[in-house]
Amino acid sequence: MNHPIKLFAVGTPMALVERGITQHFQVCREADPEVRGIAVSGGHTRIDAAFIAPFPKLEIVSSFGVGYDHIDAAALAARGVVVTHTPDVLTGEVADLALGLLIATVRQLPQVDRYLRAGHWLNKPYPLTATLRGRKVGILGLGRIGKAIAKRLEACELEIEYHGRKPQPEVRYRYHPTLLGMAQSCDVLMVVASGGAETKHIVNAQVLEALGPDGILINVGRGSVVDEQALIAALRDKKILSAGLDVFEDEPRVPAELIAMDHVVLLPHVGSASVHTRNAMGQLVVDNLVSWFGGKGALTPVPECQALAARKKG
Ligand code: 8YV
Repeated sequence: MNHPIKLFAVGTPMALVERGITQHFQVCREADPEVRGIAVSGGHTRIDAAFIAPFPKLEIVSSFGVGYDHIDAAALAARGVVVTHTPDVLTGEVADLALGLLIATVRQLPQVDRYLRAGHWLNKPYPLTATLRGRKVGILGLGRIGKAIAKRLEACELEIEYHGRKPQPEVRYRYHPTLLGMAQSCDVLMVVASGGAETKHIVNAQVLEALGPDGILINVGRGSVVDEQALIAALRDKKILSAGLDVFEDEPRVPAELIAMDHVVLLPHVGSASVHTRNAMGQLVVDNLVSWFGGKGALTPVPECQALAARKKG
């Protein structure tokens, strides 16, 4: 069936999204001036004013994932284009992963597993590890996911502090106006912050050193937030104890220096990567488009496009 609305697909959509968009739209793989919507499936293509210039009739960009640092939402909003993302449906999943990664890093779970498989247990027990007990966790970026992580950390009886653009009066954790101040106060730095110019490399050599020799860095936000070369140096020089990383600066490329380090835990950006959660995210990509073109507005616009999404509603 020939659908009247043309949609441009960027990246390779997951099966559920592919099915959803072909069911409701005429999906184009080449730039077409009649395109009114774009579905974005990965974070590798930069979607900015230049990218959307060939699409004069564009109304909406529906992006897969909660982070949208690859999209210049302000520029698109200025052109009247609504950008949507997939918040909420992945919050618990990413928070679970963050807690798991923290425990895996402190208690060296992947290393212990490797030890057993290599047959070393037959000779002697695995050496004693560091502990989570008594640690203070500083959360960088106390948004939806940061709060869900905090809830899980509370269950682990850990003290929690946070740093972000501004204090949140309804939150009872201690707020640090500076990241450095928080790093000095804590021995776990949990990075949940989103990417973009504002957060690029804010976790630098000084911040890492402030965490101290027992310090642990966990990053489930964006790789760009951490100065990866400074991190490699801090780990090599034992300025911090270890790191658990789900995100990297140049994915899917991971620096050889990190791969060679046995005392870090490295994951291939799997925070939201369960069938359940990825399907929910994919469904939201489709639902945003269907709702928009059904005249019901965008369901989950990014903050920059909130006013635009509401204005066109109904
Ligand atoms: C996404 C993520 O799956 O939602 C995000 O921001 O980092 C992941 O959960 C990924 O970005 C999709 O490309």
